[in-house]
Amino acid sequence: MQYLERMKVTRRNQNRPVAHGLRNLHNGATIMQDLTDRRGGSRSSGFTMIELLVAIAVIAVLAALAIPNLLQSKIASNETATISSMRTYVAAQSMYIKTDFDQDGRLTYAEHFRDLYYTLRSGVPLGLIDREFADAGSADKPRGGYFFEDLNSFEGGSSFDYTVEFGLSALPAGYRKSGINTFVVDASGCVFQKDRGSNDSLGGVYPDVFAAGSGWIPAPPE
Ligand SMILES: [Ca+2]
Repeated sequence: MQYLERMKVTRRNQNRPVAHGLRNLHNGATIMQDLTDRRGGSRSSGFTMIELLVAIAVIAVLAALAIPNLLQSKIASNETATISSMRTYVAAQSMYIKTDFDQDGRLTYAEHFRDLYYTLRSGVPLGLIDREFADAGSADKPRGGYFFEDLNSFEGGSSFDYTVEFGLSALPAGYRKSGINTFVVDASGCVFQKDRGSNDSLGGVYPDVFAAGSGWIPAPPE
């Protein structure tokens, strides 16, 4: 009798871990399901919104830091390219004066800088400067953030003798947006620069360059 009782108890105990395990297994699955549900649920609402807002805030901060730097480096590269164009122009003029293109018996500089490209030799454009540069001046459109103008265009063309002299100016198309300095160059080959503020008139610029205390300084070398 006691033996039988013991057998029953043993069997009950043997069954218990199995049943217990199954119950745990079932609970585990339920817990996992709960976790999945909860995570899935929150991902489609609050948590994703917070992530988005944080991402937007981070991007806004980075943009606020980067945009002024981008603008500054854009201005710096425009100015460097413009100074280089002014020097190219001087080199082109010094080539141009070696040939009497219009066969009038006089060696002269090109009166307009577009002539440095468009003057024909044997029916072919000279191309002493590139066409885009030549077009920029005549079409009154900026190139690399700068308007280029012949000296005679803004000085009335009366006070200079272009058989011995030439000049070119470059004015920022957008002050503090595409450039800061105004540049001028003449036959001396020295490019001068000055921050003239938002003044977009070139009147009186050239005589001002060599006036004492006018604030014009030589542009940095390449
Ligand atoms: Ca000539």
